[in-house]
Amino acid sequence: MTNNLLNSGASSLDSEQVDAKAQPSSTQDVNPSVGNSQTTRRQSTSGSKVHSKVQQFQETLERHQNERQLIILQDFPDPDALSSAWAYQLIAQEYNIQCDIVYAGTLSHQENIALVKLTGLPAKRSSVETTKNQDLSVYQGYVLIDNQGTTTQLLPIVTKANIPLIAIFDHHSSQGEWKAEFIDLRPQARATATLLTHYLQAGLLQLDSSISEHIKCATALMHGLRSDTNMLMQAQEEDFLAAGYLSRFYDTQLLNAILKTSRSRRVMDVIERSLKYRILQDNFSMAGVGYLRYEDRDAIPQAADFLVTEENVHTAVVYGIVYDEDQELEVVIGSLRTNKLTLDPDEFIKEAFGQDSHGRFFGGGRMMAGGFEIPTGFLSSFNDKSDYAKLKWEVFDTQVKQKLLRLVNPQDTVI
Ligand SMILES: [Mn+2]
Repeated sequence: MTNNLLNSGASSLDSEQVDAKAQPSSTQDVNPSVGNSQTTRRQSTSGSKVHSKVQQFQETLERHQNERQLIILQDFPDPDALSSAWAYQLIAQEYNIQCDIVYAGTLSHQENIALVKLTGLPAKRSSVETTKNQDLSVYQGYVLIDNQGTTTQLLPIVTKANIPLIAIFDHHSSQGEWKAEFIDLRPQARATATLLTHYLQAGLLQLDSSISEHIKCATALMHGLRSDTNMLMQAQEEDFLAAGYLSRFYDTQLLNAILKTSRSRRVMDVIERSLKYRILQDNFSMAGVGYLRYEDRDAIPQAADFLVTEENVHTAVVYGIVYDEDQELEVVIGSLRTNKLTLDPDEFIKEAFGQDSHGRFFGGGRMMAGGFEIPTGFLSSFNDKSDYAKLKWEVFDTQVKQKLLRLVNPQDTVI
């Protein structure tokens, strides 16, 4: 495997070494694909915008040389977040900044576990409890990557410890006013991996095909980029440009190994349950799968991915009750997948489930996918009595179906 790692990257590099060596001082180095004069002009405009970002980022790193930073990911980090954090860590290393990559939840998807294991990706779980009891004064700053602090339980802890926010890199639209030294929010990009790849390409870290860690990081970024863009089908120009650059370094066999990870038996069980209990209505497929272990929560989106492939189904919603023993928190978790272009998952979920008493929505979405989390509140806490558990599930199952069906088929009087 090691040999292949080195070879596959090296073979594609030769003719492009000039670009790869470019310094961030030129506007072209972020966009190596300069063609006729028309495209050159257009690209140099966007290039100079990115160029100033490159310089700003570089200056931020210079200001913090020899420090230690905490990179905080969402509680359930995806390949985009994990790979982007790794790229940041490697770039920061060039400035003698030592970074620890953490997330408070779990890596629940087999593909994520495979990514971390096969590439040796240096991210660690740090639960709320662990982080609280840790000496955070060793960190001079923290960085948010692929999130803006709203999807991590660690934010209040670092804020309370008075650790300054150094940088944010995200492709989701702005979720508030941020006081960070450096902010790179690009909602037009489809993946944070695209953002970090641009800084690599601009020369902040020279990827080298003879360094196995670089090949693995490029492979992870390629995986992150692909998985956030539905295998590049929703990729925008800058995502393709980033993928083009990564194609010089990434290891196709390693990526294949990550993607081929098989589903666990428990995930298969959840998919089976979703098939068995699904109801179909106006091309919607919806399935309640009952209780799930916390570490299996990612089976829900996988089941939704599966249900939406059925003939004549354009949208699938799968949900279940998940109990987190660490947090003593019980929530109804659901995922929506759709192929229907006119259905906006964000709107659909917000309208279906509404807001909690603090005005926060129970969920939302992006293109073709969405999710929701509804705390079971007073009804929560684990109960050994199976009658009670059964009753509780029936209540939530009925309520979720009722809310969904009201939107799917407004004429129907449900129940
Ligand atoms: Mn992302």
